[in-house]
Amino acid sequence: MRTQICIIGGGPAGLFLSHVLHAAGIDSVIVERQTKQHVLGRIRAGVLEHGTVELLRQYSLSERMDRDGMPKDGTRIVWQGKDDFFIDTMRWTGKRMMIWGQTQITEDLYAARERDGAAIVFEAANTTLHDITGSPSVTYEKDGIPHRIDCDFVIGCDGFHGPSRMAIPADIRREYERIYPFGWLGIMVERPPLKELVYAYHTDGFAMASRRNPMLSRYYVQVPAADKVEQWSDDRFWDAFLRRVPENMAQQVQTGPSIEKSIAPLRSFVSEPMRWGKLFLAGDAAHIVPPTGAKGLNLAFSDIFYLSRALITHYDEGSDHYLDCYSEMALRRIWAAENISWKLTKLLHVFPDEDPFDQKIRQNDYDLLLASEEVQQALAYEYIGLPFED
Ligand code: FAS
Ligand code: PHB
Repeated sequence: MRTQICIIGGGPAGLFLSHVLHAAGIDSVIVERQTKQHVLGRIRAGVLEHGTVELLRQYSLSERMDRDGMPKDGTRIVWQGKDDFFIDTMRWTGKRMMIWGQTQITEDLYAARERDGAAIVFEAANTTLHDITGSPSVTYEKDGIPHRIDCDFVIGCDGFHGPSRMAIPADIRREYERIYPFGWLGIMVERPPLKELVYAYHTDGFAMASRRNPMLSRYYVQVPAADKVEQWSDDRFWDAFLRRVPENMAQQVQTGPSIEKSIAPLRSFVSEPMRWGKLFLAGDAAHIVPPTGAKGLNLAFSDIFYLSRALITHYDEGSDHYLDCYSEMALRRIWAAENISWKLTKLLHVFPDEDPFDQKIRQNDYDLLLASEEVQQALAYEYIGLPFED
């Protein structure tokens, strides 16, 4: 088979790229290792930056989001049982976040791709990249039968564990990593959520309240990295969560049985460069952020904004300007997201090896936030997501 763009990975990054390219008349084939149901079964991100919301509207993927999503002026921080700070993105940037789940976005993307008759190969095994600095191709097996796709470019949207990043020679790849000594235990509950998105710092550890819709809530607590889900009954979860938020907020929480429970490890990771020959990386294939800043999914969309513009300019205008600066341009926004995600993770989590000096610094970071409008404005500017570069 021959196509213009072979996309490895049918997650939000790969699907959105295929969608944008289709709108520009550019052919692509998506090769996905799992089934569609498996991809849709993942419970991941839930908060969108202003820039991502605008992209979904621009590409007609916003009907359900604008009907069922929840715009947010910002996020509340509660500190050691006291409720006293709001990251007010609306006040400081004039922009809102949107609470709208990755699952719903991926459903809408699959529906749009199917409407357009997109070529998506599911359950592809042994996906391998070939000759990515010459005449690129991708091979895979489907039902035991080998297949090959010849293409102009290969796009690695295959997440952290996919083969694409590894196709870049080790002596070229520069990897930057921070692994955190804790994870997020998350549950989904069929109960009305709290009115606000809440991040809680407590000496017991971080906690968070979010939502998916008026009858579906999402809650998280910080747990040691070695913990297993089996160690956390619902009762133990609720006991830990309610202790970490202020009394008045705990009374508003409508607890209930979890319908989903999972632990997400926390990691900061960036792999540079994001291009090698005719191979381009996008999304989690090139970078991971701890979810504290709600940046993971938003960075995937930001990469696709830059990469789709570059590919469209290549085919429409014969110019490789944006292709040649894709990696460096995308990485500028990625490092900004890594930075704010790391800062919020440091501010709001308890580190097992922290000492009294660290604790004093954390408290001072927070006091500065309360005291200084300049610091509040800077945090809101980073949290809402940096503007896209022209
Ligand atoms: P994805 O991982 O979503 O998609 C990659 C696709 O490639 C997958 O479908 C995979 O099956 C496929 N693939 C892999 N190897 C392949 C191969 N060899 N051949 C073919 N296909 C292959 N972000 C937030 O902002 N907030 C959150 O709360 C949050 N929670 C998260 C929880 C977890 C457990 C994880 C892992 C991530 C979370 N994220 C969160 C980040 C998340 O939203 C990612 O940023 C987002 O899924 C990135 O999308 P993609 O780059 O498309 O990668
Ligand atoms: C979520 O809704 O799952 C969510 C929201 C914000 C975050 C992380 C997760 O920072």
